[in-house]
Amino acid sequence: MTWIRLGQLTAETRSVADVARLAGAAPTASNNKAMTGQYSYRGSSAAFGLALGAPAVALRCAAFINHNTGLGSNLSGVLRFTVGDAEIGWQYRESDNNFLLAAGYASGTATPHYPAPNVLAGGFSTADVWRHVALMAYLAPSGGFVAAWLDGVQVLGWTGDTRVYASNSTTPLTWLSGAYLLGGGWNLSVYGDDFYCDVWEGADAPLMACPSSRRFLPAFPNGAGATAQWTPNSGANWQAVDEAPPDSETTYVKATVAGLRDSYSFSDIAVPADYTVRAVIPTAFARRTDAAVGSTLKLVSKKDAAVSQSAEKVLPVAYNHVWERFPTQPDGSPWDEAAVNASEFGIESSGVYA
Ligand SMILES: [Ca+2]
Ligand SMILES: [Ca+2]
Repeated sequence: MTWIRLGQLTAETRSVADVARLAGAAPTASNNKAMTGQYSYRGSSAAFGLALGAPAVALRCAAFINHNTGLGSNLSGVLRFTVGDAEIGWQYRESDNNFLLAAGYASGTATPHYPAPNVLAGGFSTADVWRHVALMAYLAPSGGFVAAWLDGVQVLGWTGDTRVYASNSTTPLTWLSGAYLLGGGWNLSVYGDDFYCDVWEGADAPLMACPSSRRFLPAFPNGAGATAQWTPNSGANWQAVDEAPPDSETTYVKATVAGLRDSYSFSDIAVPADYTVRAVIPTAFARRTDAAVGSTLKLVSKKDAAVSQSAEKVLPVAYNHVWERFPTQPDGSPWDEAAVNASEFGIESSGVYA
């Protein structure tokens, strides 16, 4: 069947609100380094990434990472999948410059299971280099595989019975529940950018091949749409909301009553061959001005005369992101490149304003 993009993380919104994380401190959005755009995620003690709404038998994920690490003995996370209470993890051990593949525990024990030989990590130890890392797993009693690629070259592999066991369990796990990058163990700072996760949709086995570095960056308003009912603090409405990253109180549009709509045109997208559009996700960086007043926001998708509106989104009092996943055009037909490029997206004030 086919790979479906679950999501992407590029740090360009400067927020970590859309980042799922395992136990530990959240990463920060940093402008010290960026693979793409102006921001990347600076790692912390927690692996961070995307959690699945429904478990999958196969996943692939990829990211660019850049470390300033020094020699140590720690195991540091590169990429990992969660498998119920266990995990499949690509780890880096600085003390001997080795890559390791961890896969839960040996059946019925609390002993970590490393099903593939460790391999020398070579030039990966060189600091301050952006590297493309990718991990794919297909969990099955036979014919399964887990593989990791560094800059397009496979560095770790495990094939055959790829079922994973949680600690002290003899019940095999074959369902993946999330994809994460980095995490604790790095001696000094480590950065990640342009992370994505794809979910395999189908009962057949996926092909074991290096995941593409292809990722799709956000589009920003580049002109006025059909409606401009909010009040800008300077310039045209669309010019107050077109910059990346957002400038918070410097330029903005404001609504003081419910029912006002702003819609904007966006720069065109180009969909590569072999890819299709599964959803458009308008995202606003917004806040309400009074915590005691229930001002809300709807995300809007508009093509020709047809309009889709999200449910009301509760707004924080400090700027943060609200978004809606529109899986179809407003008239219910599937998206394609032309439909996206002919559409406007925007916001509508809702809730209480007094
Ligand atoms: Ca970035
Ligand atoms: Ca602005």
